[in-house]
Amino acid sequence: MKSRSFSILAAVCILLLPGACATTDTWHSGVIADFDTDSDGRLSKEEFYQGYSIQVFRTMDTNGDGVVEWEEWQRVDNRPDARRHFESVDRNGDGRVTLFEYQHPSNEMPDIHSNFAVMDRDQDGFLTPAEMSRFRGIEAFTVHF
Ligand SMILES: [Ca+2]
Ligand SMILES: [Ca+2]
Ligand SMILES: [Ca+2]
Repeated sequence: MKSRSFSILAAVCILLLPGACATTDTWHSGVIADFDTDSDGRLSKEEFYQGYSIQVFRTMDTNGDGVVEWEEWQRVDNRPDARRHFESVDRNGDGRVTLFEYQHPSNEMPDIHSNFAVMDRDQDGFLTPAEMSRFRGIEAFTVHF
């Protein structure tokens, strides 16, 4: 199957770590604080996926109205078939991508899973601050779906 992808590296970096994209030493603690919904100090794969996709979605939703319209989408997806990507994610075809549509399981984001596996060094299914601190964050924020 052909992989469709676009990169939103810069935008997410800014969102996660305002004003400090050049320094990656502290970004991981911010990510854990933002994504750790059960507050156990580590990230499950589900928390990572949820947090990650929400951050990406909010980054694309530049006017903050809770939906991503084509105008917003094309700012981060400049590939030739961007329109087709948009329409495939906009499942009900109303021209607006909701978070629910964006997180739909059919929008596979293999990068999230492979990045999680790489970051989870002891393979216990959770990311600890120590594991996050070893990770420099570049690959995690290239989204493929
Ligand atoms: Ca919007
Ligand atoms: Ca829609
Ligand atoms: Ca782990």
